Amino acid sequence: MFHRFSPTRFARDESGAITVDWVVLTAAMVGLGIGATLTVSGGMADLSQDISDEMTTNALLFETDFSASRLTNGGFEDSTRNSAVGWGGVDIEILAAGVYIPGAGSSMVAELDGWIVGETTVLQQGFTVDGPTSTVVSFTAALRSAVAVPNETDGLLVEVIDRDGNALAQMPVIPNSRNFEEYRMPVRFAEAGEYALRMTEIGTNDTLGAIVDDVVIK
Ligand SMILES: [Ca+2]
Ligand SMILES: [Ca+2]
Repeated sequence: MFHRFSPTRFARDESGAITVDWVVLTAAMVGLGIGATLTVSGGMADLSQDISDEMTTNALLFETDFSASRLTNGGFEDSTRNSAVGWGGVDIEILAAGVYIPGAGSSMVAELDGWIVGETTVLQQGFTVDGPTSTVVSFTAALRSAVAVPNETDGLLVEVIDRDGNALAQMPVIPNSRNFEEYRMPVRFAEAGEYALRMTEIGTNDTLGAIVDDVVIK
């Protein structure tokens, strides 16, 4: 509809005002968006640096840095077929990885379902903490070829316990891979003292289970 120009109607016409509103609101939204992006990206940068630092520190420990570990013989290289220096426990079985998984190589590993049917395998090692601290237990685990996948039961319970046997941290691990995968469990110690890492077999007690290597506590 065409209206002849009328100063009165022009004064009442709000369509121009809506355009102005839209421009102002859009500008404000863009401004808010930029502000949010800057805030979030700043936070993301901080966080990714933290993650990067953490991964750099712990990746070294994972691979080779047993000297910085609180545990002895975390790689099980100093072992016989039923004992491992530094470790105690029940029905211990230590053999080369390749015995359990063809092609897995000669690194010695512990199987958390040892030689004897019906024995629950336990591997345990004590260590000292000299004050309140937070740290990480790290290790690798795989499933031996003789256990079919998908595996929903065979694995191990990893715990850090105090002198009274109370668990400070617990993590069940049910591996499903023939490749060693990395696992980590954070643990916080409220005070100095004697503690132990304990790994206990879980699942079908048939001598065939999960295998573990490169156990490190920072
Ligand atoms: Ca090893
Ligand atoms: Ca088993």
